[in-house]
Amino acid sequence: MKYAFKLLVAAFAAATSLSAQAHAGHDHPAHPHPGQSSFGDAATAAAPEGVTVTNCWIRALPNRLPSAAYFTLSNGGDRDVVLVGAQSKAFGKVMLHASKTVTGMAAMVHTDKIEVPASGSFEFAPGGHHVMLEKPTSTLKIGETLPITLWFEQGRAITMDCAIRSAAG
Ligand SMILES: [Cu+2]
Repeated sequence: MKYAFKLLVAAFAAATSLSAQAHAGHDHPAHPHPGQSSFGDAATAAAPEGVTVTNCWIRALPNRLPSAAYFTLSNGGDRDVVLVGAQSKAFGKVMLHASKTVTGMAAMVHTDKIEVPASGSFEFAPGGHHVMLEKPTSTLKIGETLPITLWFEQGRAITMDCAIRSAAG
């Protein structure tokens, strides 16, 4: 029993470090993500009841390096909600990410869903969860805003304007 557990742990560690490595280059075609087209039409999707997003900002990095968006997700409703993805017409690739330390090194891992309990909130912040923004369709301009849509279970969506700030914040 103990041996089997150790094996499991080893397998998990290997898988985690593999995905972390693949992630370092931010280009992993062998690892398919749910395509943005799998979401519905953000313009007509209703917001999940009682859910609001505040203080969204994008940390812009120079030279077309991947940028990240941060915000606070508040669930004032009486049901748990589950965030399942994000999209933006301003970026070719948008993903939910978490930052983790894998064998002593900072790494980012893809996150499929984030649950926000009723009357709860969830913080997307530097060093933690973020929306990864890759392949910008135009140069990011500090001070301007870009829309990002958050997708929740049951086809619900919230589109927010996010202020572009410099890497220093
Ligand atoms: Cu990331």
